[in-house]
Amino acid sequence: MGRAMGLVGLLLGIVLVPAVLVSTGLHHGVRRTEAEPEPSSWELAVDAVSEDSLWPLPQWVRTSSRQLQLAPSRFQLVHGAGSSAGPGCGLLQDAFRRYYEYMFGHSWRRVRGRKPLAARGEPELFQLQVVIEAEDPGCDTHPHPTSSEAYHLTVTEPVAILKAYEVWGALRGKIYANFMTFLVNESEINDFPRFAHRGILLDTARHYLPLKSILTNLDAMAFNKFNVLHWHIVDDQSFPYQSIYFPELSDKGAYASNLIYTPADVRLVIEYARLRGIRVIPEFDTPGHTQSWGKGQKDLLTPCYSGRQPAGTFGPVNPIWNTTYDFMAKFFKEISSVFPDAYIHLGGDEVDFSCWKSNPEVKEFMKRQGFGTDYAQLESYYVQNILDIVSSYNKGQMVWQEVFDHKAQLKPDTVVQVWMANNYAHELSSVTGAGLTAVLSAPWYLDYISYGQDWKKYYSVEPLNFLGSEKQKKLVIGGEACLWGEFVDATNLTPRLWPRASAVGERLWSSSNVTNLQDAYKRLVSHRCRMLR
Ligand code: CP6
Repeated sequence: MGRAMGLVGLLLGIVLVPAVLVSTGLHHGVRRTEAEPEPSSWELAVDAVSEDSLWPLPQWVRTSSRQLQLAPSRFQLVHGAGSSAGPGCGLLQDAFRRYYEYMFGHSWRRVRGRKPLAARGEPELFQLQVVIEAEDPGCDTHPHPTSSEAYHLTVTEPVAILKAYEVWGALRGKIYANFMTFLVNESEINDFPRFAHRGILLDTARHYLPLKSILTNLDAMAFNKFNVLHWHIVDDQSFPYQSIYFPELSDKGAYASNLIYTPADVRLVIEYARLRGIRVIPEFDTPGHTQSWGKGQKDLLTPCYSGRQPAGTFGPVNPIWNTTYDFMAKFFKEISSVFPDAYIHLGGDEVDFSCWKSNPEVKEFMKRQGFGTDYAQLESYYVQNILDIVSSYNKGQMVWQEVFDHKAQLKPDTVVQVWMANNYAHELSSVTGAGLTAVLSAPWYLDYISYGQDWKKYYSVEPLNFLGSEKQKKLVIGGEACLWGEFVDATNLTPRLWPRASAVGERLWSSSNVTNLQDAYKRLVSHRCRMLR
């Protein structure tokens, strides 16, 4: 880390030029001037924090060269005058505690021979006051697809003021308290997300992930302003979700009796995420990817045939029996009440038709329904039944792109997740052209590794670079970085995802004109060090 840049935590000190107006696209033209103090006058050496360290870059930043000092014994995070939130707001109280710890909890390295802070000339910053402007601050609510994450932060002597409409914006702004350590430049930030849906997919079925890994990842997500945990909780390989109505699913389908998520575990993940402004969207993927379901729920999967005989193997969920839908209705009723988010992800990807094709009863059903030999129609028939069930519980739905491709009738608020790498721009055109909402994942499969700095590839994606009207572009609500779990467990999850996922985080939060790779590299290096701390 550069010595000259690397000293002292500077909040918004992107530049040490007096009152430089930095609108994000122009930011990388501005450089430090000769006016900066000599390193010998600095007291604390904090290699990791440079003034070029904001990540993701805010929509609008202004910094001044005037520096304020912070004393851990005197500095406070408090509710500001006129805020609709007060000490009764558990979410903010918890955030105050967390951010004070981030700011001062680290054992910063002292450099011998530097003056103690008290002997320095800088004016002091005493407080960060948080002001929530909405009548209902939202302290006891869950974040929602349309929650406001905007905030406005001013740092001037003697108090910094963080204004936000709802608590979610205050959480986003407070991330920058991380950048305030012992010295901070007077500054102002006006910020809001470019996209409303900024997600990370974790897969807890290929390998079980201990609770601690999930929570650590939620912290990393918060540092990068991600707001959706897409929890791909079960799949072919295992069923770790402990169901209240159907405990046999995990009794028989989990890798082991202790490798499960109990109702208390699930509540903990949801609450830990909520306190960081992160939604938890569970995915219960059907009718494919369901081998593990079959272990604890008899007669749910389709028996595959070899010739006239059952082969003893099983395929996707059996779409032709009423018992299937009775089970799913009860199961998704539970899921709808366990997970508070407005959306449930219903999967629908990669359905292998070969087992359905082999089964004589399924063939007969196809004939009766007039589907001919088009098994995509059978898939759509199944999916539409599930969609109707889940809508009846007042939940919105996310689905993988095949559900759209195979022409299921979808409600206009269905979110289609585009994941296939080939021609994803065309898929975005089609999905939004049909008036549906899209989330992009195709360019962001972070389980896939290759030599070198592949973050640049993730960073350089422009999600709206497809043919379509302005109206269509508005239907792309964001994206998700996916970490499929075939080759990921607790030992490699964090280094596999971070800081590579940070590239996706900035793409989804910051302005579309924030594209300079050299500038991003410098900030990302600092951001990584900050995350390590
Ligand atoms: N698991 C599930 C997977 C994948 C999908 N669904 C997947 C497919 C191809 C690639 C990466 C991941 N592992 N349930 C597809 C959405 Cl390249």
